[in-house]
Amino acid sequence: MNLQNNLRTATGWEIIENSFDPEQLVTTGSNFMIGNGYMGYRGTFEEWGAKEFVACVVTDTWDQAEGSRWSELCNVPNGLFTQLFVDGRMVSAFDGQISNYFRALDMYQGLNQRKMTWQHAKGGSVVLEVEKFASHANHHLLVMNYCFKAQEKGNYRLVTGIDGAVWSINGEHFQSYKSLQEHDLIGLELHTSELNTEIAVVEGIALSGVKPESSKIRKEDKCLLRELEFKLEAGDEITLQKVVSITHSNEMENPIKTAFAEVEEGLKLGYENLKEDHQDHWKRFWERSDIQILGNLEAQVLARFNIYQAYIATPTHDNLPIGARGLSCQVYQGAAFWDQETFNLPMYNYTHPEIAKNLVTYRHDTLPGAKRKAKRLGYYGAFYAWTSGKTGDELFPDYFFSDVLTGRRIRNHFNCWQIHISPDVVYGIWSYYEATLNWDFMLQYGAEVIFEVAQFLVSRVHFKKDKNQFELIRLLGPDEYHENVDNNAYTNYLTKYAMEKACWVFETMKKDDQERLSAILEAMGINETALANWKEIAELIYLPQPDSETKVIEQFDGYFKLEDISPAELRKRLIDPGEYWGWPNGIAVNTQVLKQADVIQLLALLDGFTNDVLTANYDYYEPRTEHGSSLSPSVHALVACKANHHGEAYRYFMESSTIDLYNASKKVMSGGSFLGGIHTAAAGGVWLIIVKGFAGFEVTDNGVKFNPALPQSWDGLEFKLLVKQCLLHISIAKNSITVTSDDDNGQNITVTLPNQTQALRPGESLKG
Ligand code: IFM
Repeated sequence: MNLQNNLRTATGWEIIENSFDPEQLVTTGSNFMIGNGYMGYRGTFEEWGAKEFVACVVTDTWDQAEGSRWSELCNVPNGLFTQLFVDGRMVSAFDGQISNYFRALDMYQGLNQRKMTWQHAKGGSVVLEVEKFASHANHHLLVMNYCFKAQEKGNYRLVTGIDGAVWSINGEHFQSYKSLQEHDLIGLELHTSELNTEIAVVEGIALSGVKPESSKIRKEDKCLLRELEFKLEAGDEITLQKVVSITHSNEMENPIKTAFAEVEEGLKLGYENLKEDHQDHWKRFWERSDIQILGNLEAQVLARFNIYQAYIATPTHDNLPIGARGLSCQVYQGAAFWDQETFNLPMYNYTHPEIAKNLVTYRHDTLPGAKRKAKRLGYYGAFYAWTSGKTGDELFPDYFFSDVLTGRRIRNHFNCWQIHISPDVVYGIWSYYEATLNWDFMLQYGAEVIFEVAQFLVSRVHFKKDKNQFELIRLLGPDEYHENVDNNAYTNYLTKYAMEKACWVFETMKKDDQERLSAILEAMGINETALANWKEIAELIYLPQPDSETKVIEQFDGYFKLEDISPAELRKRLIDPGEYWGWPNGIAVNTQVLKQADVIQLLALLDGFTNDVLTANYDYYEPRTEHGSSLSPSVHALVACKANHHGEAYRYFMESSTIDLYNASKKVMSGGSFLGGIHTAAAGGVWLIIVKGFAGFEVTDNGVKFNPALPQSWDGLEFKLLVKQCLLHISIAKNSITVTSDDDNGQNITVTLPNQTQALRPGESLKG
């Protein structure tokens, strides 16, 4: 089936490109990428370099390049670098005639493949076939099988090794490059400039086919390369297999030694065995995580593409953050935003709770950073970083955007006024607990985070005596075009939510585990009187209510008084298309035009709003939203589902799921900053739309509930969920739904469908 953007799919498990478009280098590099949450390797060609945005971004390597404005992950030397020359001419998609071209991403197996026949007018022709993967069996390994067949007699030269002349968006990260060789293996040992992190990239090869006439290793600037010369006849074939290990000192004691040992071991195992272990892993992943969409192959491939991208961005091997652009590039510093809890965590809560646990534990590990931030800004408790790396200290710079008209820097207050990040972390922890009932986690980690956030909020609210209410002033909500606002609805409601959860956890621990409760309070330097403050705030925090006539909730104090204009009309006021629309002088500041869902985000996250409130707010805010953020469409789809706007829900599903694959995000540059790469939150949002939106899945006190509304163009929908330790198989057809409790479940689970509720025993089904 043909898809947009020069793509097609055969089975819904792959994306295939049948012609090469040099204009799409940045997009295809992201879309065809491979990765394993430890590293992201862009889907570029082996012969390319920095100019074509080749990158291998490795998590947990945060460092600030000299002269750079912020710390980011390192893009490490490219160990898969390989160029082939025929009689001196490089086999390249840019020079020569390409036929039988095929580039694919096989999402079922996590493989990137390329085939093509290359012919040059001045002579030379080869058939090339390449396959590579970022191993899920050993996350340090990149593995490649590079095979070429001579079509004509000639002199062939392979240049392969480690290309250290890598691209970095904010300057050079490495202060030293040391070349090493052990037997037939070559390696680069690097040290970062700021933190002196040691990074090792070691490469080894296995050759089969015609023997090379000569072979040598040469060092060239930052590269360490092998040169192999062959004299070939038409029909001769050479296969080059490469195993690369990438290690660093933030993970282990002796990275270079480990990398050499792993490559040696990998070469012994051989390509096919390494691939088999990797495939097994993917098979197990999809076994639990696949969503089958029947009757619509395009929607099917979009769903899988987004799940694939969300997964390869997730560092499943450790408690580390999911970056807002995953590991597809260095944009947004490889760091977690609120995206992690609100967009990416839900999928793991209900499919792979062990991964979800890593993510929520990460927020516990980074409590010290969040406390430092609160203290620095004059508060107490935990004020989580807007942009959070390894330590949880704030990575977001004071100046992110600039005024493209004057070149002057803009002081954005994402890092100090966007306080909703802290209650969002509570939302994440609570949603993990609700899905898994893992009370041990709560006792060990979750409670402390929730209490520290509650304490932060105590220090952040203002009590208005005349109104007998708590208010939150000087905020920045999800809609980032309006900074310095008071009583942002999203933030105030989430504050109440966090306070209520803190009270519940406190009171439950008081009954069940007084000892642990006392230990946490003592370590925090507070006592049981804190509970009274939390209760008072939960009760008296001001919540902007739906207007009695229109039912619309005001986004923040005074919002309705701002100029009412559509995003399209407002856009005409731009002097330069790259202008930033927000604070302090952007075109949206004095208008009701929103960057991204704000009240809609609130309605998507929290339950309890009536249908007329859902509909009224959707109808009011949707036309005023510019969707300047990739987070916005999925949230609109979710609320459109809740409000029974089925056509709208599908339109936004398509928008969210195609942001990367069809290159539908026009926001590559904003306010002078490059924002490209994979939109990881939007990818997570696709799972949310399908499961929570179209299937209408909700957790209830004693089980689960489904209220499906299958998109018209789909014949069916099938997926699995793990809820409260019970595995459920969900199958939705045009006018029915069947929920089956897995045979191996250890207990009953109550399932509510539109017209009935039943406690399902293991192996039982309920059809509605
Ligand atoms: O967290 C988001 C924010 O809501 C909008 N700008 C981009 C951030 C990272 O995705």
